[in-house]
Amino acid sequence: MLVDADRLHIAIQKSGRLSDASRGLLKDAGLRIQGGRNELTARVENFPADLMMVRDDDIPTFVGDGVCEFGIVGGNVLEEFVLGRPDAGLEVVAPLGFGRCSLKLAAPLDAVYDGPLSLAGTRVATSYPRIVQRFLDDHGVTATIVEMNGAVELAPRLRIAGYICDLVSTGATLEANGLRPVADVFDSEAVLIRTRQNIGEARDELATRLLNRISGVLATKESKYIMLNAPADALREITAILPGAEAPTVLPLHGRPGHFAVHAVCQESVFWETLQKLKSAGASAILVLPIEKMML
Ligand code: PRT
Ligand code: ZN
Repeated sequence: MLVDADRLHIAIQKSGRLSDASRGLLKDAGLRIQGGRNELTARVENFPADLMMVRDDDIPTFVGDGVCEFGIVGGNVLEEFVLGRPDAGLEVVAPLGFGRCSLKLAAPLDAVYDGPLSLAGTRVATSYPRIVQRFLDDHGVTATIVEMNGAVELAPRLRIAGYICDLVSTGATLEANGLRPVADVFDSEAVLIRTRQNIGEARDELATRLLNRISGVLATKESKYIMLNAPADALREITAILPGAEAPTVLPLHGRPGHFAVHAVCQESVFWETLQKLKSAGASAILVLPIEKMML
C-alpha cells in the first residue's frame, strides 16, 4: 500500500471479536469505509484515512513503529506487548467500552487453591506469559510458565500444566472443560492506541480531528440530555443530584413565576433511582433524551 503523508492509517482487527465494534466506532465517528471485509486495507471515502485490517497481535507493533498512527486492540494484547517492549513508541488514548474480558487463573474443579502461593512449583499454561510472570513476581511465587497459542483450557486434561491463565468472558469455556476461575490476573477491554513517532504536522492535524470525533462518540455513549421543571427553592438540591452534569441551563417558565426549566447534559448513566430522587426533590415533567452527536 502507498503510505501517503497526508493520510492517517488506522489498524483494526481483520476478523475476530473486535472487528465489528472497531468498524462500528469509526462509522459512528462519521467515517465511510469502502471495500469489503476480505481486503487487507480499506479506504475511507470522506476522511483522509486508510484502514489496515490485520491480526490483533500485530496492531501494537504497527502503531509502535509508526506504520499506523492509530490502532484498536484488546488491552490484554497491548499489555503483553508492552511488557516485552516497554519503550514501544505508542500510548493509550482511551478505553473503548467493548471487548471486555478478564484474564483469569483457573484450576481443575478438584484442585485445591488457597491463593497465589498454591502456584509455587506448578506449571501454568497461558498465551500471556509476560502478564502471568508479572503476577507470579508480584506474589513472590516461582512457577513454570508453559506458553501455548490456543486451546489453553485443554492443558490440565493433557497434563501439560496444573493451572491455566486464559481470557474469560462468560465462563462457559472454563466450565465446559471442568475448570473454575480462582484469581483475576488482568481486566481488559478494547483500547484506542496512537503512535508516539513523529507523524508530521499535516497528519497531526488529521489526528486531532479524528480524536475529537472519537471522543465525541465515546462521550455520547453514556451521556443523556435531561430536561425537567422545578420550583426555585428546589434548584440547588436538584442540580446536585444530576449525575455528571456541569453548569445546567436554568430558564424561567413562562406564566409560572418561581418555576424554572432545567436542562443538563449528564455524562453518566441516568438510572430510574436518579429520576425518583429528582422527583422527590421537587422536579416534575422529567425527560431523559439520548444524545446523537457531541463535540467537547
Ligand atoms: O486472528 P486474530 O489473531 O486477530 O484474533 P484472535 O483469535 O487472537 O483474537 P479474538 O478475535 O479471539 O479476540 C480478540 C480480543 O477480544 C482479545 O484479545 C480480547 O481482548 C477480546 N475478548 C473478549 C476475548 C474474549 N472476550 C474471549 N472470551 N478474546 C478471547 N476470548 C476467548 C477465550 O480465549 C476463551 O477461549 O473466548 C473463550 C472464553 O469465552 P467464555 O465466554 O466461554 O468465557
Ligand atoms: Zn490474535
